[in-house]
Amino acid sequence: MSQTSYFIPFIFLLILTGCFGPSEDNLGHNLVAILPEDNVYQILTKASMVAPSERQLNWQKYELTAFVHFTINTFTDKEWGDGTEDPAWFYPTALDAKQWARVCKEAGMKLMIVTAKHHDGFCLWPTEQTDHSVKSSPWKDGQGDVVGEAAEACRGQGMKFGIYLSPWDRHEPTYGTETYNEFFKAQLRELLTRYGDVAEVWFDGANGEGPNGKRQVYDWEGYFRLIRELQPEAVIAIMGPDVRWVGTESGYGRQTEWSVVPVKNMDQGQIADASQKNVLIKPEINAMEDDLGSREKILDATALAWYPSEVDVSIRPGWFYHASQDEQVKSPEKLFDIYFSSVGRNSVLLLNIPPDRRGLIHENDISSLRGFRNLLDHTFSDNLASNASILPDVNTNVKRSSDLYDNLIETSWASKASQDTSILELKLDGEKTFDVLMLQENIRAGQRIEKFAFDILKNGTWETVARGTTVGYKRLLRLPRTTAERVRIVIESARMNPTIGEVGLFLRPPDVQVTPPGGVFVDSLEVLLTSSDPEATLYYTLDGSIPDKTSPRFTGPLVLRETADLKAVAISTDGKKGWHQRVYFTGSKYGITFDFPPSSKYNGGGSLGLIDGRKASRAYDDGLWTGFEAWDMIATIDLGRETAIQNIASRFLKDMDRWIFLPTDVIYETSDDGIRFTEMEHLKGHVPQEGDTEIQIQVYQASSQPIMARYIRVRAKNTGVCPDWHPGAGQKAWLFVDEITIQ
Ligand code: FUL
Repeated sequence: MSQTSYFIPFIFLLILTGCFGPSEDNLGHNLVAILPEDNVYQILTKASMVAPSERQLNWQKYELTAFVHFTINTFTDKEWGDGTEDPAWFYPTALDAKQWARVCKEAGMKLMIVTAKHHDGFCLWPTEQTDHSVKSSPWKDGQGDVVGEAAEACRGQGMKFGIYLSPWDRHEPTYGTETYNEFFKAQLRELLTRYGDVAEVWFDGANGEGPNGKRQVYDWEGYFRLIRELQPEAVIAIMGPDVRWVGTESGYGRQTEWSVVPVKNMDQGQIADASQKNVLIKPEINAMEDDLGSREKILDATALAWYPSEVDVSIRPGWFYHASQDEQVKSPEKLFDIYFSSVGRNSVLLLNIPPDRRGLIHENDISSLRGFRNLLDHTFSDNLASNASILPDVNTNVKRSSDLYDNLIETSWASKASQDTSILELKLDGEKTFDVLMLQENIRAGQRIEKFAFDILKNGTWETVARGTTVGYKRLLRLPRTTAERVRIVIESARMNPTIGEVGLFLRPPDVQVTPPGGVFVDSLEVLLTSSDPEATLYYTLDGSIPDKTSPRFTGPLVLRETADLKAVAISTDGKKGWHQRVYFTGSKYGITFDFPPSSKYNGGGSLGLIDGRKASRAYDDGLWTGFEAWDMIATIDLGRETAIQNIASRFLKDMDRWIFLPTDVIYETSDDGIRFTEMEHLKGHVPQEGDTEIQIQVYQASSQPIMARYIRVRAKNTGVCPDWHPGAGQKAWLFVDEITIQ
């Protein structure tokens, strides 16, 4: 495609968007209609020019943002309150929102969103719309305002501030009627006028009302208009039109993440109408679909919208603080991995850091965040592509080589080639060793790259070291450790002339891999330590202390014979120290076998996880639960020799909102030979009740006079299918177990 033909679709698009009348989003291209007569080429051209609004672009550049879940749930130890909680229970002893903002800022967060009201309806600010708020709590004698303190603290740190206001309200009596919309808008008005600038408003889609529950017809358009009127810079997320939910709460976004998605709930008329009247509509998408924006998806759309992804995940298993999860704070490496899989996959990361009952971020969370920041700083402070020069190519519009590493996506390299291959070749400032590639498109012009390869020149031939699909605002790829002076990015497929705003090459601090990565063993186990940096020296400890240069040096396989809390670290020849890896190994006296295999997703860290001495928490996804989908659990434990048994207990989880039911029966049996079993006790389980949303751990225990046996069999019967009244009626029910104890 020639230089001039590049502009034809652009002019065409301007006319097209122009005919929609004045658009409130001043960049004007974040919603584009597809006309029935548009051919494939025209649709792709339009898709390539859908661009973020100014507020969407500003938000995208935050990269790292923080969520703060704090409310009465913190004091009731629940994830969801039911609205009947007494405000008197809200009593933080040392609340310090300045500490929240400081911790977030130090971790590199640019914005902090606070749960002004969660599903239970308790308000963290003294709202005039209800008494169900801090006003009625003993904290600061009813004079406190958590939202106010948090907004102030953000300002003090030069951070942006955002609010989470749950549309679902289990306390407010008007919920389910038209009056509630007025109540909700009045609450919004307070929040958007009392606390200075608000950069993000987060509307949760969750609603746990059962089939007979209240139904609220939300006045979304009214809410959106009010926000635009009072805080025009704020993005409206999740149930809003500006930012979409990535589709999982795991922290891991898609490998292929399009910010341009097809809109199916608007036809041309509605779009034109929407643009003229400044109506704001949330594009209807299925956020959980694997493919949201491929060519295939956009070809049958009536419109295309810029609707970028946000990855929300908690630093702990729960969204709210639970003391029982103090040891389950995500490690610095896990957060670093999440960073690559969120920010590095064209998303903004919204990391939840829930304050504890004191009203402070817990020490364990702070230490993890510091480690995370340390990894980010050690990796990204030195861009090894700086001072590289672009090698001339007839197909590219080169401005200055430095445009590629000036931290501005807007100054960019652009290819003259359209949907054909284009190549950006760089000569680095000498030979460099790196293991991270960063690419950024100039998304102000749209998101265009569909597929790329990264090559290095080795002994005169090009060798591909990594491949990727979408780039968007930012793409990070971890590479094997690579040394090169000449590198190139081969854009194999793009929607229109691709652009690259920034290129980065970085080297991570040396990591340590532990093989096997923890778990339970019977008798003994060989453990290996390796590092991405072959020249690094590895140090370890087995007693839980932090390893350094004075700790034992790893020289060959470690043989473990008992439970160990292994910590290992790699130190490079130039003294760069990675963050230590911590891995638990539990020496088990017993072996265990199952008649039906547990789920591969919820496998409790391996079959021995059920008898490793570590008990799962109330969070179904804490990695310790072993789940059985529709199947019973039939586990046979070999004690190794005949043993006197008096007590056997097993713990099960009930979280019916997540389709996890307690067993209907638990049967304990003993045997001498592992073939013929005798029943020790048959316990009747649980009959699920409609409306029971409580998350609960139930222990089923059998006690008797000492019985001599070598084998124990535990049979727990799964409900099988979800009951009639349940949203999953007729579909497979889950049984979650951890842990089995024998005395
Ligand atoms: C969900 C809510 O139900 C959780 O409690 C939490 O607030 C999370 C961020 O969104 O939908």
